[in-house]
Amino acid sequence: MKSRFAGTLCIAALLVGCSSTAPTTTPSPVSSATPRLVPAPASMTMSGGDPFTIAATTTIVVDGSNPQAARTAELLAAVLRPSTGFPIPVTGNSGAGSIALRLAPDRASLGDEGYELSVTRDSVRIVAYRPAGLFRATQTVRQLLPPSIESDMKLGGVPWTIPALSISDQPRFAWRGAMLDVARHFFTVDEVKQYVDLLALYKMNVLHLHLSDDQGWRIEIKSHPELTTVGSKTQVGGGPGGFYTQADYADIVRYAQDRYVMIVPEIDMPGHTNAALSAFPALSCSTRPSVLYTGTDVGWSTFCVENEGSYALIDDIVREIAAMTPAPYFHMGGDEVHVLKPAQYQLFVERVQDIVNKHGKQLIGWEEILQSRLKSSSVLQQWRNDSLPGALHSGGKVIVSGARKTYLDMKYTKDTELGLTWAAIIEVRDAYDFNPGAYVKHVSESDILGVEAPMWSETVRNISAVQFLAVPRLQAIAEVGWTPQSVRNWESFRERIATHAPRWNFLGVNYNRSPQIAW
Ligand code: TNX
Repeated sequence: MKSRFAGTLCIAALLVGCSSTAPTTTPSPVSSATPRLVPAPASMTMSGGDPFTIAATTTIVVDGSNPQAARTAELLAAVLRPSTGFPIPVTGNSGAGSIALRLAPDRASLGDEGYELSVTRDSVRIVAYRPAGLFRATQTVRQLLPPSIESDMKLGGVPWTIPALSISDQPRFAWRGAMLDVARHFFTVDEVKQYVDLLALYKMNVLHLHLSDDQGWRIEIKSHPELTTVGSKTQVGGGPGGFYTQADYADIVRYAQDRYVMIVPEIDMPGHTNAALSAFPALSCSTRPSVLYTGTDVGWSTFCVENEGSYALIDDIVREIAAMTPAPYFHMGGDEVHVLKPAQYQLFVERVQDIVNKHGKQLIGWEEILQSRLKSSSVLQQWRNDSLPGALHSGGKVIVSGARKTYLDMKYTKDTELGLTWAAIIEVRDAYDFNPGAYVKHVSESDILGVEAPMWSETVRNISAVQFLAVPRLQAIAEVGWTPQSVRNWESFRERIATHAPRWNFLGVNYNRSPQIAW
């Protein structure tokens, strides 16, 4: 989405030194310096020739017989048109001065998301094995252009150049995720879409939505409307809460799909269920009354695990959510249950695993689910322990989201106004400087599906606060997940990411001016 804050335009123009609308200022020449890409590509060679310049005659060339490739071309055009004011047609006919997107079925070595990009004075050429690779490449193209390319107003006097270079790139990990807790505080469909845009710009590919917790139930379930008519009505601090209709959810899924971001739904259970239980008090085995809750304690609510009614309700919920979720996963939460005996908890997780599988999805759960007998298709999301049993669950995969490194709801410093400190204080460098392949004892690189940066929202009351806590740590995690460990370098990152601030201004994205970054 484009900036909704016209007022930031001139600030951004000043920051980047572009002349905006004042023709008297000579645009600064494009330096031949290395482009400031985040995440850093696996390999990049500057060729030193003249750059490619987007002009009134520039076209985007794509084989229209592949609708996904054509959609990616249209999305790139939609970024380039408003700021340049050029028509930038998407066409099937190649010609000079074009940006060409081409699928190469014989280039399997590029993988699902890899791509090659070569830029000369005459053309920009992108080759990928899969449409997702074409899309990732277009985000590289965006970042190679001046930040003002993100403007939703036509800007004169900006040299719309892309340096001459060649890039060959593909991700280190298949799963590069972020989680948004829409339960403790609710965020609108448009706010979630803006977060998806931010993930896509940094080549992240999963948005895990934490759709239920003690304070709120956020997704319409048609067979049990009480979940939202009762359970969605508040949030932490007592605000009005809210929920996504199934049409809203489908809208988010489609929007994310266009950007090759997979929406992974989480319904947290057996604990963190007070909102659901306020709608169905007969299924509660908590000692507290099942009334709406606006505080931040954890661990006290639970479904009655011996009550068959719990599983009937869960079956309906999983069935409806699975049917509207193209991703192969369903996340059952499973964290922090302080009021069940281990045997009760184990049994519950195994029952839910069966329900999730029955509805065609693989189970994901927070690391506590390791206490149960898990199938190898089930995925464990690490968060608290830096050591997990060697054998794991017969070949099952792990998502690394260590709270001391990746939790975006932790404060940057002790003085950060928002955020928590229970796990750590995480400055940008702390988030950047870890190797997921060597972080969790007994979990090796090949066990790891990828990394994820969760944003719990107890202290985060609006989307601007979400962005402040996320940016630029989210970008650090994006690079941790994408860039080969051997290519990553903190000094380089702190300089590259600094140049992205004007882009965030155009996009209306708040961020933290951490003193560790070379702004
Ligand atoms: C722990 S991480 C939780 C959440 C809280 C978060 C706050 C995890 C699986 N559970 O319920 O929101 O800490 O940082």
